[in-house]
Amino acid sequence: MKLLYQTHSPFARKALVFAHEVGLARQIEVAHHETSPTRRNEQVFAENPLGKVPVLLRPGLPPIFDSDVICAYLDTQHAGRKLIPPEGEPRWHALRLQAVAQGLAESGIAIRWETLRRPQELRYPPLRDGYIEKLVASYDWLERELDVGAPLHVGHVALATCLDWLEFRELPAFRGGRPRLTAWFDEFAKRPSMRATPLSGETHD
Ligand SMILES: N[C@@H](CCC(=O)N[C@@H](CS)C(=O)NCC(=O)O)C(=O)O
Repeated sequence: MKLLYQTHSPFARKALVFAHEVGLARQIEVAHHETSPTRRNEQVFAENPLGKVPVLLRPGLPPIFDSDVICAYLDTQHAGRKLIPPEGEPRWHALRLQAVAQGLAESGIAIRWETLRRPQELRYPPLRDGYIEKLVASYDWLERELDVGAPLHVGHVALATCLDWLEFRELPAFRGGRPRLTAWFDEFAKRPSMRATPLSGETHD
């Protein structure tokens, strides 16, 4: 399999960390692609009409996107414990955490548009502030709700890769006053899957 990837994408890294955690990373060739809604990448558009990474290419089968779907697919391709719990409250708990992590990363990207990426005269500070509120409220929610003792699941992978990216991009910090979340993240960041997939590089718009 081949993963259309980006070394500075929280979503792409989530898919790759997931692959490491379920023991499939060695079966995946990683290909870096720069993407931006203002700079079309033809190779990515050829596989995903949204022009975004990650995309998983499978021999003889249609491409799979986005990161949620890639993780769900990879979870069907290994014989170990499933990282997406198959049923009951654990399933909804894991998927809900994944949803919060996805929203955090999307909010972080939106903040970057309103602070760096959009030309200065087109930035809209109230929108930036609205997205910052979402980050802060989610950090506080995570400090209360994160299932720090639960067995590893997809929500943990999504959250750790997203928090690392938020720090990498120097977006509003999650650490201050949130000792549970901070301790959990610092421990997760030591995992081989995280160490094998460091963030690097700049977005090109
Ligand atoms: N919901 C998607 C989001 C993917 C996404 O936004 N990827 C970014 C890189 S961080 C991208 O390729 N953006 C290009 C664009 O928006 O055109 C997922 O989870 O995979």
